[in-house]
Formats: sequence, structure tokens, C-alpha cells
Amino acid sequence: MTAHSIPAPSVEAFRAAILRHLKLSLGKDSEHASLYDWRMSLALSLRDHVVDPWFESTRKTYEARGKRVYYLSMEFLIGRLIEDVAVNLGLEETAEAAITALGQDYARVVTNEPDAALGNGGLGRLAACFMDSLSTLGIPAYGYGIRYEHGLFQQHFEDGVQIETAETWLAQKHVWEFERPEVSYPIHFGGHVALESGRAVWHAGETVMASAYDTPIVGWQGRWANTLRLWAAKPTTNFDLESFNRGDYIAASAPEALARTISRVLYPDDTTDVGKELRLKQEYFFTSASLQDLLRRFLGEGGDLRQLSDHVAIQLNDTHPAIAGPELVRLLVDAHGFDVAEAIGMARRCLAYTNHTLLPEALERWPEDLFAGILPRHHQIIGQIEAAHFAAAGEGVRILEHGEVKMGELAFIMAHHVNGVSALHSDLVKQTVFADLHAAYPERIINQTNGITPRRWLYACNKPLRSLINETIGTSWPDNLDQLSGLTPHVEDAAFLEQYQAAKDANKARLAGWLRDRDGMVVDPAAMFDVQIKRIHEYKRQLMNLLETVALWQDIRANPQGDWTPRVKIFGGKAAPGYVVAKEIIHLINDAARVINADPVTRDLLQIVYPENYNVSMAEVLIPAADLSEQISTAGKEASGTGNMKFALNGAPTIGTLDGANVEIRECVGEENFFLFGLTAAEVTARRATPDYARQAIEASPKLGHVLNLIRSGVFSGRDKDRYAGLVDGLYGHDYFLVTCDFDSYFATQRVVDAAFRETKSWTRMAALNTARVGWFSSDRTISGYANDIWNAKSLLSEAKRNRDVA
Ligand code: 26Q
Repeated sequence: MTAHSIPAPSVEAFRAAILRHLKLSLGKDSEHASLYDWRMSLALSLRDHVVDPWFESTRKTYEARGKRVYYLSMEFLIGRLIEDVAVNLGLEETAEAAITALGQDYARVVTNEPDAALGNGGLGRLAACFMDSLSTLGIPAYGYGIRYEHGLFQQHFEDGVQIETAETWLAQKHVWEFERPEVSYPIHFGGHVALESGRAVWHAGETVMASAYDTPIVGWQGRWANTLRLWAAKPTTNFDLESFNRGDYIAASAPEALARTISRVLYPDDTTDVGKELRLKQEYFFTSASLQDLLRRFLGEGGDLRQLSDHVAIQLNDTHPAIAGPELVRLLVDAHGFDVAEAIGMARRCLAYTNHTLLPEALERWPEDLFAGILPRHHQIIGQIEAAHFAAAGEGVRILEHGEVKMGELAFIMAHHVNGVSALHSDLVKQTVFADLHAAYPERIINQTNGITPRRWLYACNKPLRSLINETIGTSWPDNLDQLSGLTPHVEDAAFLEQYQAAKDANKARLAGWLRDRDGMVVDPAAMFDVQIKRIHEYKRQLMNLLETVALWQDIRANPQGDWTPRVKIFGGKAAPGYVVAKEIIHLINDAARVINADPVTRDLLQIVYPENYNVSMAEVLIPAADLSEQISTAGKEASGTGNMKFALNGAPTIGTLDGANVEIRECVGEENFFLFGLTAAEVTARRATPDYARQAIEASPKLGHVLNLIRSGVFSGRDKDRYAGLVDGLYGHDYFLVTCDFDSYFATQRVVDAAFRETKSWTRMAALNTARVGWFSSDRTISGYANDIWNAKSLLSEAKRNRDVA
């Protein structure tokens, strides 16, 4: 019996609910219903069971008068929700049986749902996992973000080249959200600040409205549901009536056009700071709306603002909402009459900041004149924040410097805690980007290693393994993931290992079928599935993976009768549209795939596949089917990684560097169950300081030299001989990410992997130990860490409820 007050329905009742929605919500009868109609009716029938727990959670939160967590993020990379909701409500079997009884294919209905792709990659997906864990743990929380009309672009390949097209998830009604037309706030831009009776008054140049859309996020077993509140920009007035009456129809709709651009599209850059005015407007738009909303809620409950931080914890997901510091100060000073110094202290006690990158090009900075033009009042307040910081810590670190506003410094100075996202990353944050601020505020930086929700990333996406785990250790692991350690003794049991391998084989067969249906690509499920899926970026070194593939191809051709381990190299990922080198790497992978896959000598031993448009739903098919997880970034560059955790959990051992959370994963699974290679972060720094390191590495490695010559000569690019000249020559000249230096070590380790994979039984044992030993990477653990160390927030679920299955 689940917590929701609508009793868990029978299959028959659920079938009736679907038919009722088909008729009353979709206006169809079952004879004329399309796949879309069935999917909508299924989603609406599930949604009916979310509403009561959602109301109940809201009521309990209100009654407890405790603390709410507000998670501010420019990105929430949710994916599909039907299966997620069904699984969390314990209605998966009921839903499947009901849909089947209606003559429909459940898998087809579920996959008809478009991904909600309101994010670029890791940072946005982390926010989605956190929402799941906050609800599972029963911590009162709101996610705040932007309701982009267009999520991350769709990718396809034309002659191997990435082409982007607009993503249109809202073209169909998004059934999970509830529009809240009554919840809206004005957001001001531009204009000037005047001093009026000793007070600063901001006379804005333009105003848009932020309008709320709420999506309930239900946790495990429906025990709790929080809200994801996304803001859409709307014009303050639909028409400028004066222009309209003059007959100037274009001018009349100008405010509308302006407003709607703000929440129109997600910026598709995940590292380089684009520095665009619209981006800053987006950041301020959703941050201001969120702060106005939480203050209204707080004051509506009769709160005294001096106690704000006892009731409100605001987490900034990177610097994108860093304007929250000055905005909260502005609201406290300009609207509520506090003095600036007091307001800064009050704001800081509410705010905390998570850093996700050390890459200098990704640190947000705004040209000061652009910033002051859009947010003149905030520009003033930042000056006051900086002055207060100077008074407390000296003038070593500035927020306003070289004509720029430095958002990292602003976020740090306005936060009571700053956290990195893996142990290594948090150390590097202390030693590098924020070294001076760390010296000034030595208690501020802490670590919270990332995690992933095991509901989506094992229970839902990997049914064969879920069943085996249930049979082996019982069913209370999905919200107590440490219990997976109970699998450890079973890895010595041959029968268990056979079942574990059978689960992997079933997932591989599913992926093979998926690739055949989707792309007409035939792969051998007995081959090793070697997978690298993530955004395309030089530091992630997809290029090194490709170079290794080409080297292996050459070795096989030289000795086709050798004792090779068949592999399928699977790539997935998008490049930022303006990132030229990343797009060249995509082109090269596709070109190499065309040539290598057509080689009759190697065809049965080595294949490259690169399905288009990698997204959350694709990850859910690829990860359970993977044999090997590629986590090969230049040490010191990947803040954490979270895909690495998903693969390990699903029984794909890692080949990887000592970077991000790889370090901690290796500690958990044991070094004998992790294929380590490459330079350490310290060695990377040292090597970069040696002159001509790339050329020397190439000269020392005949294998690498041969591969580079081959690519340079145009074997993969037909008549366009020089297509990859820039890419290859670039490696000689400025191989900033040390592909050349790690190549030999990587290649040699891949051969160790080859040998290990042929020992099926010990390989399976290694895979199973990965599953058994990575329970710590549950985002429930991560969120508990934030709740204890940063937010001082409590669960409102009773112990009894949380441990229902144990009791
Ligand atoms: C900044 C300015 C202008 C436009 C875009 C951006 C921008 C947008 C997205 C900058 C960065 C991002 C996303 C960064 C990201 O996804 N970082 C990843 O975060 C994960 C969760 O902590 C980590 O696991 C990854 O290591 C990290 O790369």
C-alpha cells in the first residue's frame, strides 16, 4: 500500500481510467486513438496518482514551518517521465498490463513521449537526479528554472557532419505541468538608478512577466512530492494599445516579441562562456522570479525576514544564478528597508554555491558596461558587496576587475558554503580557481561528491538486473543503495554470475535490436560493447578513443588471424554548434566509421557506431548494455562525471584516468576492478610545462605516429585529403589536453581489457563487483550530504515511512 490516498488501482480500474482520459481529455474512442492519444491518456492516468501525495507534501511542509530548499538551476535535464512516475508510484506493472489489455504495445507507448531536454549535459542531469532524491528523502524543496520553449537542439549527421535542428518538446502538450497564471512577477531590465530622498530607485527601461509552470516530482513509492517550478516569459501587456490604435501593428506587438525571446531557447554551450546579453537576461529573469516567489511564500506564512535563513536554503547550481546574491540584497534593501550591510549578511546565510568546472574558459564573466546597462542597480550593489568583502578579507580578490564582473567570485563571496562535486575537484578548487578566496575564508569550501538516482539509472532502465538483484538481496535497495553490498558474497557463486551475465546479454540484445531498427546497423552482441557517451569536448578526449580505434584497426589488418577480442566502439554525444574542433572530431569519427566498418578484413572484429542525437533516453538503452565504460578525460579537467557512476552501477567496468569521481569509484570498486591509465593531475601540470611535449610523445610512439600519418593522409576523407590536417597538426603544435602523452598508456591498457574480457567468468565477476560496490554514488547520499552540511534541512518523512520495506 503506497502513501497516496487514491488506493493503488487494479489493472481493470487503471484500464478504465485510461479509457476515461482517452474519451474526456483526448476526445477519442479506442477505435480512432493514435499512439499519441494512448500515450497522453496513460500519462494523465498516472498523473492522477501524483496529485494527492503532492498536496499532502505541501500541507505537511506548511504545518512543519521548517526549512525549504530552493535549487536554482538554468538547466533540468529530465528526460521522459511516464516510466519514471510509474516506477516511483509502484504502478509500472499495472500500467503495462492495462495498456496491453487495450491492445497497445507498452514500450511503444512509453517511448512516444519526447524527452524534456532542458539541459546540456552533466549539470542539468545532476539537477534532475537531485529533484528525484529530494522527493525520495522527503525534504521540502522547489526546483526553479526556465521553461525553455526549445530544449537542447536535435542532432543529425549529413555526410558525417553534425547538423542542428530546433527541438520542439512543447509542440505537443506537456501533460506533467500545471500552468499557474496567477503566479507571476515583473522582471525589470535596463533604465537607470536615481537617488530619491536618500534612497536608490531603479527606473527600469523594460519589463517582462515571469509566469509559473509547476511539475510535481514524485519520489520513491509516492511518499513525497516536491515541485519543479519553471518560469516562462510573458509580455506585461499583450499589445501596446497606443501603437495599435495608430495602426502600427508591428510596433504594437514589440513588447510581446521581446518578452518571448527570453525563455525561447536553451543556450547549447556547456563550457565556453558566450557572454551574450540574452543569456544574462535569462539568468536574471529566472533568478529574480524565484527569489520574489520564495519571499512571497515566506512572508505569506507570516515570517519575519530577519529569520529568513532559518526557513530558506538557496542552492546555486554553478554561477548561472549568481545574480541571486545582489538580487536578494536589492529586494531586502529596496523593497523591505534593510540596510545594505545587514542585507548582505542575511542573503549570505541563505545562499550556497556549487562549482562544476575548473576550465578557465567556462568561468562566467560579463563585460561591466553590458552588465551595468542591463542591471544598473545590481551593478551598484555588487560594488557594495565588494567593499564589504574588502573590509572583511582585504583587497586581494575583486569581483569587478579589468572591466568585467566575475560571477565565480561574486557567487563565492555571497555564499556561506561553496562546494566542489568530487573529492579531487574540491581539492583543486581550493588550490586553483579559488585559492585566494579559500585563504581568506578557509571554512567555506567543502566537497559533496555527485551521485545519480538509482530509480532511473538502474531500477527503471535495467529490468533484467533489477530482477536479479531483487531475487538476491530483496527489494529495499532502491532507496538504500548501500544494500547492494549484499551482492558481494554472491559473486563467488557460479550460478549467480551466470544470471548476472544473462542480464547483461539481454540488455546487449536489446541494444542490438534498437540499433538495427533505428539505423539499420547490425552489431554482434557477443562482441565487447565499449561505450563513450557524453558531450563532445577536447578535454573528454573522444579523439584519443578514435585514435586508439584506428591503431587497433591497423594492428588487426596486419595480423587478421591473431587472437583478437571483437569490439563495438559506441560513441554518442553532441558538440556545441559553435565549437569547431568538437565538430571536426564528430566528422572524423563518422568518416572513420564508414571506412573501418566497410573493411572486410576487420569487419567481424571491429566496428564503430555513432547513433545520432544522444540524449537521456538513449543513455537509458546504452548504459545497461555496456561492457566497458570510457572515462578518459585529461586528469584535472572533469569535475566529477556522473555517467561514470551510471556505467559502474550497471556492471560496466571503467577504463579511465584519475580524474573527477573516477578516483572515488576506483576506491570503491577496488583497483583490480578498474582499468587505470594515464597521467595524474599533477603530472599533467608538470608535462605541460615541458617544451614540445606533444611532438616528443608522438616521436616516441611509432604507433601513434602511424595513426596520425594515416589520418593526415586522408584515408578517411576520400578526395578531401586535407580535411583533418588542422586537427592532426594541432596535436603536434598545441595538444593542450595531452592526447599524445596518454596515448600509449591508453592503448596498452585497452589490450589488458581485451585479455580480461576473454575470461568471461572473471569479467562477469568484475562487473558484478562494480554493481555491488557503488551504492555510495546514489544521489540520495549526495543530497543527505547537502542537507546536513550546507542546508541544515530535515526530512519530513517519518523513519517508519522511509524504512517501510525493512520493517
Ligand atoms: C555558461 C555561460 C554561458 C553559456 C553557457 C554556460 C554553461 C552552461 C552549462 C556552462 C557550463 C554548463 C554545464 C556544465 C556541466 O555540465 N558541467 C558538468 O557538471 C557535472 C555535474 O557536476 C559534472 O559531473 C561534470 O564533470 C561537469 O563537466
